[in-house]
Amino acid sequence: MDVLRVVLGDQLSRDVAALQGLNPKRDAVLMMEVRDETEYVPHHKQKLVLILSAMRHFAADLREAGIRVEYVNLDDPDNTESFTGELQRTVDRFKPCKVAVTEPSEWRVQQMVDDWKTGLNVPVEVLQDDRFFASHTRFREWAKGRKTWTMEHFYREMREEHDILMSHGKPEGGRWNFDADNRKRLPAKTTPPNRARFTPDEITRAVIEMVEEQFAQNFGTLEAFGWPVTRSEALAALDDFLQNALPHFGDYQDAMKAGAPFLYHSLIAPAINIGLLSPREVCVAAEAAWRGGDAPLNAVEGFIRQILGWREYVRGIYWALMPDYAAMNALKASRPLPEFYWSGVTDMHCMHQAIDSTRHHAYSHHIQRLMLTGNFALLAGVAPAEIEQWYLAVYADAFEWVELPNTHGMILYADGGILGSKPYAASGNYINKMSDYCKNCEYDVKVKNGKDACPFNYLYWNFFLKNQEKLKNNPRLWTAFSNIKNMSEERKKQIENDSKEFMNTI
Ligand code: FAD
Ligand code: DLZ
Ligand code: SF4
Repeated sequence: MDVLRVVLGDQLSRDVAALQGLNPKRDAVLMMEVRDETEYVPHHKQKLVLILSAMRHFAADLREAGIRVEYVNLDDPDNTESFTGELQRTVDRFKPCKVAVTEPSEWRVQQMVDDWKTGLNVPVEVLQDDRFFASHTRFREWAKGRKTWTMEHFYREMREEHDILMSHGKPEGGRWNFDADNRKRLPAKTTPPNRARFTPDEITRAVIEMVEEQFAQNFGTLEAFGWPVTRSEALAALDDFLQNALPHFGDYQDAMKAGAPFLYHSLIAPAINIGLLSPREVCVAAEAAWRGGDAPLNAVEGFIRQILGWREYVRGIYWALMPDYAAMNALKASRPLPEFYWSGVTDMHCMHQAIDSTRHHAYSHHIQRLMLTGNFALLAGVAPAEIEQWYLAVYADAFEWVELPNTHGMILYADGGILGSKPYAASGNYINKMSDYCKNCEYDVKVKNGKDACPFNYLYWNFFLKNQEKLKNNPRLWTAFSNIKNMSEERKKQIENDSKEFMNTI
């Protein structure tokens, strides 16, 4: 054997670096299902099914194309349970001249790959993952010498560099950002479109059976599993989004509605993150929809910014600052994660909706993650590691390189402001403005204190009172702190007592 080409579970792209230049007559591909990966967090059952089924489909496609695949099943009696063990076993058996692997997406796995370079008796070539717009080096170059790492600045450079939504060196429509036209509340009578979901085939059904049996205690249900597990299903999911949801993506990007888990979101993060779709083709397709008159610019720019901007930017932050980034805890938050994040049992209707969708679909949309489960964790002072483990476990799209900066930086402000210039704290008023949740809640969003009051109302002020010393000089929080200045001692006491009492009940 010439080259043993390793493909990890989130590298399922036919043109991934480790597969480039493959010689079917002399090379082989190694894919490994291992317990180290299936158990490093208690993954949602749907996430396990998605990844294992997509891996098995990918291996089958490679074989069909005449490529030799060494595939290790989770139940293989000789499985050593780790990437390193399985690679060593394969190298010992086939004695390849070289091992080629695409750089892993997560720091944890990168440590293993670094050890391979010295620990295996064979040369190991680690190749850059060119599926992203910005390499690690490109992000570091951009970040070098800047006082603040502002996403919007990075995004504009990416737009220019990759010629996306540009016209003669200027942004299409004369503006870089159309957010001012976005973020509407969903009108009560508007029904979001039905979305493409994919019926499990024989391979997926076998994985479902295995997961139900071997991961019975894991979070989540499998009845509604409908994620794309092949390249052709992923393309169909993208097509469904472009036709049915993209035109309203911008308008209702921040909206929330009871019983509507998907709204106008793309649902493609799981497919992009495991390699079934490329971020580039997705941006190109969205731009083409605008150029063809099928979607307005505010929607298309808003969507492209999430992928070309946010997705690349959080990856850059992760790789520039790991492993120290994960250990930061600027607000010294220390509370354990409330049990209802796993059970969904809570009288807060908004939180129940977000957790219920998470349980049944391994999905909740961005604004639910940010302004509900994230906002609550921030206000309640949940320890970063506790809530990060939850986010990493429960979403079909969860990988640490994207989850960690969003949780640690965007919602918790645990990085002290590297990623966001202020914490995304919000009271019940915001949730009521953007959703229809409050009308069916046990709590009253209009009441500020006491047992009937919406908990987000007093927890919001309690958060600023508790973190006053750390946050009061932030110019973006001027309004909050000038309110606190004028607050009576009695009201402050009330806020503290209500918060304490509420937190004691959960
Ligand atoms: P859409 O709303 O349709 O957005 C389009 C695409 O843009 C997404 O598919 C995704 O690829 C990208 N995107 C959007 N927002 C972000 C963002 N903030 N960071 C990076 N990419 C973004 N996304 C993940 O892919 N994996 C995660 O583990 C993850 N964890 C998150 C944790 C928290 C606390 C928060 C606030 C956000 C997290 N996100 C994560 C970002 C975002 O919520 C998801 O990408 C999105 O909800 C996925 O659904 P969608 O495909 O329908 O996205
Ligand atoms: C998330 C995941 C799971 C649950 N299982 C596997 C697996 O058995 N084999 C595999 O190759 N990949 C798996 N993955 C995805 C890996 O965790 C992912 O490839 C790494 O996080 C990359 O850094
Ligand atoms: Fe959520 Fe408060 Fe509204 Fe209830 S009243 S749904 S807890 S924001």
